[in-house]
Amino acid sequence: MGEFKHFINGAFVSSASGKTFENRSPVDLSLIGMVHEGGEAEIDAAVSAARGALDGEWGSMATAKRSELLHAVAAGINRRFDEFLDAEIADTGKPRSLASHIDIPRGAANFSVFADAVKGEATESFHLDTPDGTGALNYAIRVPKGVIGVISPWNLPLLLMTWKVGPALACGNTVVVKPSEETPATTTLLGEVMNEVGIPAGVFNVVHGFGSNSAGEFLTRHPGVDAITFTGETRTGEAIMREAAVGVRDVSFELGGKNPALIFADCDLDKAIEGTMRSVFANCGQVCLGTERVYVERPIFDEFVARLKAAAEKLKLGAPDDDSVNLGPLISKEHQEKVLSYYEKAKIEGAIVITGGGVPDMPGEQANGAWVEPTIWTGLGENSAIVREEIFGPCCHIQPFDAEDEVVRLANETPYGLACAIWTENLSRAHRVASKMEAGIIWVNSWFLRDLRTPFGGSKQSGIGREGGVHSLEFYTELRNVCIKL
Ligand code: NAD
Ligand code: 6OD
Repeated sequence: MGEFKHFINGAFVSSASGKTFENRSPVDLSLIGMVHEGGEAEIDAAVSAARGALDGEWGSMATAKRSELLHAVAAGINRRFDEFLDAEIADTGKPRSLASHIDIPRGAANFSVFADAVKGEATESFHLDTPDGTGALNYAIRVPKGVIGVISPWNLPLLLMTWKVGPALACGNTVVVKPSEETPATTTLLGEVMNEVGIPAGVFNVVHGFGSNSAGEFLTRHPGVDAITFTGETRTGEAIMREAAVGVRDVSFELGGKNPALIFADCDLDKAIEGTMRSVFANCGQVCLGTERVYVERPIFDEFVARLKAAAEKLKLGAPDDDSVNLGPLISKEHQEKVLSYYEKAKIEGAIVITGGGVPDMPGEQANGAWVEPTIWTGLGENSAIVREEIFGPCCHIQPFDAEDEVVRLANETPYGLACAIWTENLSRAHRVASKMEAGIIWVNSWFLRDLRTPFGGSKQSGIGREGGVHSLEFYTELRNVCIKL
């Protein structure tokens, strides 16, 4: 059984309060470990350590050296790949095949990509004419923002935490991370890697705990935090923004979604079915970019529904180490309860249940776990909770449409604007519809495919700001304007 301590100023430490909480496997609710619960004292110590590191070796380190160290972090994750994999699987219950292809490799890539990106950092420079004829040179420099508070969720724990920590450190900041209370393991392990490769003490700090009135909120409230980057629910983002307003601190938010897929009759149906299966069911539907609303052009509606049902009924649920398994459990019993409450709501609202809608029979101790059936509904209207609210489970509602304008209106009729998938073989339609979608990322005949140098983020209530490539460098640095009279 593991013990997950805070990582502050390069050392693993217990909570001053002595408080801990349990970390249980969602597969069968077995106890994995005890997590130290941070409070104001730990946040204070972590922020001081992060501030101190800015004033030390890290603050004056050459970009090339920082970049080299971050490549070493990526290599350190890869060297201990199997430990990261085991830790992520234990916390989340996700299939080993998924975590070994997505979560852990991206955790390493998030360091190497930004270690390279920061070396190309550039700013503008102008020559000014002056009345005395000597002129002036006016240019901008980039400096780190300072201490960055990083608050991360549980669905892709290492991937989403390092997606913020990689660029923040590449730009010369220091960080205090508050990982999700559900998934403390890989963030803790990263502390070991930071020490192994020689990242100076205080540059990377971790405080475990909960959100409201706990380590998360204390971090956002701390006046020593210069900017906050957050991934999680929209309502949490609102709460963090209120705290960040005090002291006018900058924020970058990646929030919830209720993402549509638009399936046109001229699509390659085999590819659309395969892609929609992934976008609905990957990671048991716990992907912010996942599809929960599917709109299918009427001539292929019945065939699409029948084929998606057949594919969903072939999905195998089970424990992470079974190679034939496609889906793990949800993250927790609380989340299972939330998803099941939508399964109930769907029935009350009069949905036609195409498949699923309940709890699967699982063998032995797994019956205690947070399992739900992959579920497909049809027959609901636009005002249904199922069609409007983010569920974050392995489920979708499918609705027919007759015209392009109609489906664009339906797809955009949501307070969210994170992602969208369009399936069509008509190139003009692809461009036309993509330009009308109110979403941060629009996929055509694909899903989850993206170059990390491109802007990533959400429109409307799905986020504020963009990260990725130069967009991350912009958030994690501040520009200073220097004008030199010649
Ligand atoms: P959450 O908002 O409940 O929690 C995220 C983190 O915030 C956790 O570490 C939690 O402890 C902390 N937190 C909670 N309340 C807080 C508060 N008042 N102050 C400070 N910190 C607080 O989200 P979750 O349940 O962990 O993750 C699922 C949600 O995240 C879904 O809505 C999903 O769409 C969203 N998400 C979005 C993206 C994206 O890129 N847009 C990516 C992943 C997940
Ligand atoms: O791939 C990423 O960088 C990213 N932020 C993915 C978000 C997935 C949401 O669950």
